[in-house]
Amino acid sequence: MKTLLTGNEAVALGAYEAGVLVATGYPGTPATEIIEKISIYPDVYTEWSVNEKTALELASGVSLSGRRALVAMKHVGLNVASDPLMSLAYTGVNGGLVIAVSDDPGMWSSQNEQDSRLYGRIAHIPVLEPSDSEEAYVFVREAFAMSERFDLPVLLRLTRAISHTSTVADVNGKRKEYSKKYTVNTEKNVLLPPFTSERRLSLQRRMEGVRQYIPSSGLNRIENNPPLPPFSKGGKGGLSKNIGDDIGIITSGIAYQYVKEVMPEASVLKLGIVYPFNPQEIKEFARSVKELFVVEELGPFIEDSIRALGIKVRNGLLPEIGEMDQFILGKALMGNYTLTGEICKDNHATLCPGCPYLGVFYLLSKKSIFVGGDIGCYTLAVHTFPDVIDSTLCMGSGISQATGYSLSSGEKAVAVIGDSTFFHSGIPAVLNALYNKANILIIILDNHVIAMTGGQPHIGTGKGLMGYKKKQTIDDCLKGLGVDSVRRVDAYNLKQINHAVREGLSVKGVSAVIVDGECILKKKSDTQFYIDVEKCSFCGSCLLVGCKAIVRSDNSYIITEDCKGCGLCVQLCEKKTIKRQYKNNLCR
Ligand SMILES: Cc1ncc(C[n+]2csc(CCOP(=O)(O)OP(=O)(O)O)c2C)c(N)n1
Repeated sequence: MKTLLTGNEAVALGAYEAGVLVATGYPGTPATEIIEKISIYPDVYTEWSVNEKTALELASGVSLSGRRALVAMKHVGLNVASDPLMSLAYTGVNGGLVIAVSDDPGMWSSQNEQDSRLYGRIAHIPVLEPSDSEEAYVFVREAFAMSERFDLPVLLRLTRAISHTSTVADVNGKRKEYSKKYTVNTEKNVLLPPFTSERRLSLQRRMEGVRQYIPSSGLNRIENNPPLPPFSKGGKGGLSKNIGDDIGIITSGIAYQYVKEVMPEASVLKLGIVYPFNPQEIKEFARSVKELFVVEELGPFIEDSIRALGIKVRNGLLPEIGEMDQFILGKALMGNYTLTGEICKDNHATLCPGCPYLGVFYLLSKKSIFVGGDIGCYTLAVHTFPDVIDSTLCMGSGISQATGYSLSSGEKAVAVIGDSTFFHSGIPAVLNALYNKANILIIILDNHVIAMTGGQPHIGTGKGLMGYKKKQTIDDCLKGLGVDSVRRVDAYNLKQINHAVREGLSVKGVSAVIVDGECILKKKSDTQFYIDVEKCSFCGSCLLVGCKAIVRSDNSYIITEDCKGCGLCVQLCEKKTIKRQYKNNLCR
């Protein structure tokens, strides 16, 4: 049956049909929908894990038991999961274990740009890369088969364009249950010297097995085309000179689609397995063409590997930064080198009107103190209050950066961190701060959801993908860890926050303030506010809270329809000219 699927939906369906028993992951664009979509299929246990490392470790336990498991995450999530990943190649698997990772070339919604194919090389695991949804659907099933056949975890590498683009896939929708027996195997599964030496050698043999398998796998294919007609234009270094000769292109993933669009008549070796390489296959293709190009997104991963085989490759002239598209490829082939592909330059998303983070950032903006930031919706505060957050690195880093700053400067420092990030990787940083006697105030922004990635639940919400779960409160966690000074305040009560922050800052050691306010996108409100322009002095105080619902209009201000009725602005209005009205009784 032919159907339209995004790459992420195709991975979910393919994994379901492959008999996956357990699917785990942690949200992160562009990978989030893989787990969300698989959770709707029956017979699959699906969970948002606390972080990517636990997601992979749990899945490896499922694999040990003889069942198939899928893990999904964004590229930076793979860094968090990289510790178990490296060693899982040594132990290998019992039931198939597939890790679907989606990269974000161009950093449309990420703090950095990474090429997850490189993990194949350092972890010694096969990497499969689909070029459309149909392949994503087929490759995930192939990945499970390869995982079991070669006793290795397999990485399924997607990129934003593949994950989020809908293309036609021919699917059958039938699930095949899968189960193997578990037998104790200490020498395989307990990575302790001297067992590790044999596992290292075995890893080499297993990867060699994959290398030999590649030509018969059907995942790589050659599309041989007649010589190209002469190209009319072209600059220095481009294809112009020899364009009539037979040109061969090695490519993979989304880059393959651009090659077909820009150079439909070139001979192509399309790699579905992008790591490892079969030298024979590459050499034969290279021999069959006069000139060899590699077209790939991000760094020269394939190109370098081919050069290392002693094969001559024409300088691809492709940017190593950013997302590729057909225009960039077309220009590069004409000899017009651009340093970067498409990179995100104009995403200035700010905090929503009525966001529970506005109040605390407004108050912090009045203080001159180091604030270690973290990753979540609250990072968007930099567009509203430009100098408040001093750093943002990766999930869980803000507390440790504040610790480092305070240790070296002798000053009290602040860390802001979201509720999910606190559970994801903030807890060890709190312990480290306590252990090493840091002098910091940790502000936890508890909006009861993982907002940045679309509103997923987490352990602090007591909900999961499959219903109710055990709930953990941040307050209990902090107290249990040993933070003595913990206060929970209302995110919409400026006085309360101010008082708690002041007290928290006066504590010598580690203190915490939990700013409690449900994500405004989840909240229903029956009130809005308006400015009584007859009485307003237009002092501008209400604007200071940074709410996008208050806008300047000529010489006055108005509160727009976007008002969520949070009442933060009311607390700043000295003349008391901001008035409440009920939504079914709006009089503007
Ligand atoms: C290691 C890693 N995994 C996932 C992500 C994607 N991501 C960015 S922000 C965020 C959510 C943070 O949630 P929370 O701390 O609750 O803050 P909120 O967005 O709700 O403000 C996630 C999952 C990431 N950047 N890094």
